[in-house]
Amino acid sequence: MSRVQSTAAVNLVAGLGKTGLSIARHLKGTEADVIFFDSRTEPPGLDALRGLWPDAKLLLGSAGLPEGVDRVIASPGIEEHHPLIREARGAGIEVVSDIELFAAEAEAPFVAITGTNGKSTVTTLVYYMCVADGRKVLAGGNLGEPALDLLKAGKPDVYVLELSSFQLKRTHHLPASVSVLLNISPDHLDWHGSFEDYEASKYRIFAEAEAAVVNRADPRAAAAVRHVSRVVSFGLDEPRDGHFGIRIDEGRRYLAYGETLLLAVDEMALYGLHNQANALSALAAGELLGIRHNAMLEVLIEFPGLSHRMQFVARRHGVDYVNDSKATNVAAAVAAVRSVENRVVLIAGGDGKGGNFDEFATAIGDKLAAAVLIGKDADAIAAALNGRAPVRRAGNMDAAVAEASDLAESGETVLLAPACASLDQYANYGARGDAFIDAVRELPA
Ligand code: UMA
Ligand code: ADP
Repeated sequence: MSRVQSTAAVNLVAGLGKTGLSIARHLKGTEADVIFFDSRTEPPGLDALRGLWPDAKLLLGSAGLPEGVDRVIASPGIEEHHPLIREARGAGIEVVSDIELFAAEAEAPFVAITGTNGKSTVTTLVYYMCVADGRKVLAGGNLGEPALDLLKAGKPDVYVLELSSFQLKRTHHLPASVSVLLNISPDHLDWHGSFEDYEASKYRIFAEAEAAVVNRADPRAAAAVRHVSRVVSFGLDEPRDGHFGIRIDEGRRYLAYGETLLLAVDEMALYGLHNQANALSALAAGELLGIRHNAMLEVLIEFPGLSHRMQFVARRHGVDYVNDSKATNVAAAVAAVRSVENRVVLIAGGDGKGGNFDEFATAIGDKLAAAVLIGKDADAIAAALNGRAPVRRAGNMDAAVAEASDLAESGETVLLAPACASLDQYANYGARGDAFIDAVRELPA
């Protein structure tokens, strides 16, 4: 069935970034009739596409839907309200993601992981847990390597995929061996148009799942997995038999499986309450995959986390500098601020994507010594923080770090947790985090 789908009469591949190129590599050599579109006149993948497919039909800049298109295979960066997507939907033309093609062709079982925050961390944990258990495993999707490229790397025992709401919105068949939903809070509202659409996209991950991992703090999860026969839950409360949670024994906090204490949280390399939740969800996914507990615990003892997530940069004059540039929405930045024991001088701001900064200010106000604001939505955050903490503005990261170091007193932490996307000032969150690290390293010792 899948191969018939891949060669549907006329495909419009929308977007020529990493995903668009992976779709091109996937369709090249099939009989599919393909038109490539990108709203940019010089999209990043253009040269590579010309190398791969010299006579590819191209449509660049603003364009309407060409006649005769049967299916749009859309890159995640193209929003639902993009005219071309609206036109396709209006005409009843199928709009699918690269993940739809992956799921139709994958010959090994796959784990699908989504959530507003923690996806990359959990995907990487599950990947290392599989490795520690001696399995052949490939990981990708929103994590970085497009899912379709994984199909070219030889058949593994299992794939581990990080999936975004953008990808899930356009994925209709996803028979995952294990589907994981970590958490849901408002994000990407500009892309989806409403929280309801964002939330519905996330819950799609369970539609055809063979087994599911759910967060006990999510009141809607139980209903969303009623049709799934094997469900393991995780949460920061005490777990029932067969589920994962936290138990306190003689004053020490442990990751626990039912009544069994697995690992003291102070033995984990990852830091913060939110990472305890991430570890528990990875254990639950590993349990459903049949991975040995010892192999999983070894990973939790050793894995220090990914770059730009609560990354310790330096201590200067008694002040810690921590880079959490990946906190690109309100919930992530709240988790970051709350996971620091010290009072915080926060560097925040950027493109707020419609996030609720009043909620942000209420959730972190008591932890803030001060805030330094950057980027497009600095004014909105300043208005929300009004009266809760001293606020300064900075035009760039060097200035922000200089202001923060001026404000911070010994025993406090300067934390970059922007609660916003970086794209108004940087190529991506990594470039923003690197700018922070460079600026901190320039501070006088
Ligand atoms: N764009 C245009 N016009 C177009 C097509 C894209 O302007 O016609 C813009 C988009 O608005 C976006 C950028 O180009 O700003 C990239 O979009 P894309 O869909 O071409 O992106 P890819 O290079 O294919 O990368 C995508 C994911 N990007 C997005 O979802 C925006 C990558 O996730 C993912 O790693 C990659 O596929 C492989 O699967 C990045 C991301 O930011 C890390 N994801 C979001 C997040 O994690 O919050 C969901
Ligand atoms: P994602 O891939 O979903 O963006 P990451 O693992 O990259 O998730 O983490 C991104 C940021 O989200 C982290 O830097 C941290 O601020 C925050 N975060 C991570 N895990 C959680 C969680 N379980 N709950 C809330 N916030 C989290």
